[in-house]
Order: sequence, then C-alpha cells, then structure tokens
Amino acid sequence: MRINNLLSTSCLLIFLSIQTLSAQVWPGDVNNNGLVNHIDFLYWAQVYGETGPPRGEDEMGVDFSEKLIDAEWGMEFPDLPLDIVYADCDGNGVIDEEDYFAFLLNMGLNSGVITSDIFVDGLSGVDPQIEIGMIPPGIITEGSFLTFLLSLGTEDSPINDFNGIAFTMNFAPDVIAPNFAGFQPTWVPDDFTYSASYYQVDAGKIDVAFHRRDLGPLPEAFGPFGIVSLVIEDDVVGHNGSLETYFYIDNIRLVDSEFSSTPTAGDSITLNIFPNDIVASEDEIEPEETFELYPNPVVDQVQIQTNRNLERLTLWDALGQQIHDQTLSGKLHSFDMQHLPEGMYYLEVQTSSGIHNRKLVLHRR
Ligand SMILES: [Ca+2]
Ligand SMILES: [Ca+2]
Repeated sequence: MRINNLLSTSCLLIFLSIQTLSAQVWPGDVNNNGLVNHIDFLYWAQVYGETGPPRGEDEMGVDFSEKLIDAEWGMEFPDLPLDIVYADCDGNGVIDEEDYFAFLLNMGLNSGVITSDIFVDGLSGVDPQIEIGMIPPGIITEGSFLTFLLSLGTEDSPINDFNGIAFTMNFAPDVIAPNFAGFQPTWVPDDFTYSASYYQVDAGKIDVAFHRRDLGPLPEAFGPFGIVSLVIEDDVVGHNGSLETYFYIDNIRLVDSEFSSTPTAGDSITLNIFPNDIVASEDEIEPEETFELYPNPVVDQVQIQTNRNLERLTLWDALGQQIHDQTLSGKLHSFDMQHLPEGMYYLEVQTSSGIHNRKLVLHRR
C-alpha cells in the first residue's frame, strides 16, 4: 500500500515535471486550444497587466512558432485550469500591449489539433440578445456599403458588469466584397483601439472581440455597442429581379468583470439586393437632381430641399427603430424635431427621382 502510494507520488512528480518542461506557447493562442482567434483576445485582455517570469532569450517574440516556457506564473485564468503565462504572447514577462501584435499577425493560424472554443448560446426572448439593425435602411444595390448597428440589452434590462464580448458575423461569402469588412466598437472610447477582428470573407464570416480591459467594466450598459461594415459585390444579382441574402450572428461570448459568461442570443437579418443597372437607368433619366438638408447638427428644425418632388420622409433612431413616417409634397419641407431627444437619427427622404439617406445629429446647444 505504502509502496503504491510512493509509486503514484513519484509518477505524479515525474508527470508534473514533464508537463512543466514540455510546456510551450504558440503566440496568440492564449487559451492553448490550438487556434488563434477572437476568444484568445478576451482571455488576454482579462489578465492584462499581470507579470511573471519571462521566457528565455531565444524563446521571445510573437512569430507563430513553439516558444518554450521556463516557468509558469502560478496564476490561472478565471474559468480555465491554465496558467496565465500563455497570455504573455511575446514572452517578456508582462501581459501588455506588446502582446497585441500576436493577434494582428496570427489570427486564424493553428498549431495542429484544435479543441473547440466554448460558447454559451442564449434563447431569444429569455436571455440578452445581440440585435442587428441597418443604417441607413433603404434600397440596397450591388456595390452598396452596408452598415449594421449591433445592439445589446435594453433600458429595462441592461447588461450588468459588461467587460467584453466576442461573436461571429456570418454572411453568404460570394455576396460580400473582400477587403472591405470592418468593426468599430462603441462601448469603449473612440481612441481605444484594442479590439480584435478576423475577417474571413471568403469563408463567410468575421470573428470580432472587444474588451474594456483596464478601463473597468460598465455597471449597466444597453443600446448600440458596435458597427459592422461590409460592401456588397458588384455583379451578383444577374438580370432578373433581386437577390435575397442573409446575415446572422452566433458563437457569442459575453463576459463580466469576473470573466463569467452570460448566455446571449444572436440575431439574423435577410436583405434583398437589387441590380445596379436598375438604379443606373433611373439616374440617366434624371441626372441633375439636387438634394439639400440643413442644418446638421439640427437644433430644432431641419430643412429639406430638392428640385424634384418630395414624396415621403421616414426617421429612425440610433437603435434602428422607426419613429416617424409621413408623405410629403412640394420641393421644400421643414421637419420639426423639437419633440425628440438629442442624439443620432437616420433620415430617409424619397423624391420623384430616388431615395436619399442622411445621418442627422440633434443637438440643442
Ligand atoms: Ca486559442
Ligand atoms: Ca508580454
């Protein structure tokens, strides 16, 4: 019995020492699952600022190769039995912004066998949901620049203790032009650039993450948290009618200051893309339309003027909710916004020649 205990203790010691000696970091694969992606960025940001023993001189750097670890740091990630030394991507002994280059360089790379990341899917209507809104709503044609406003939580049901989020935006790959995808978070200051996005347009997805890092979590957050922009390919519709396409969000990880995940539901949106030649032929009939809107920012009233006939005015708020719709006539219209709260709005004006979309800011000074 005693010999058995001794044996198993020795085995354990040998096993532990092998584990320590053979431990290695692939820069950027912070959760050590074999793949560098947006989830790794969340783990890195969560332990930002921690320090420990650096790697050996020959093992420094963020290039994607095995880097041997001399010593672990004696602290694990909040939800993972893994030493945080894996977040020190460049190996200098500090988890800081130098490590961020590992994400810029290595997103999407894998070191062999991948263990899937865990996502906690929520139920629509029960859990918080990422909602997809369009800016501006209106006719979408080939070559259109699409802007999706992503919102989370409501005033009555805010996200408590928001610290970071990761998700995937999916779309039909042949419909979206490569090299024009983007994501801009809004629940961090404008000059705060530490978000991570990985665009795989040919695979039909963008992986996105952002984290408030050392800014501290938001106690209660709701409303728009970021903007995804994409460009529709030229020449995807053909000559018969329109093309229906989809966008949806899944694989969401919403974390609080303790790195606990809240189940979060995704959203989907279906759009119709119209061929360019339909719009081009309209332009040829009436090429000289003028359209003016002033002032912007709006103090109380906005003037809309065109040399065609005004037909319809529709207004959406920053959450993408329609708050006003009316038919118009004549060439000049004064639209009163005095009763509305200050903020950003999206205005669509239809004239006899076409549709005009404008972003308005209401600011009373
Ligand atoms: Ca990983
Ligand atoms: Ca480092």
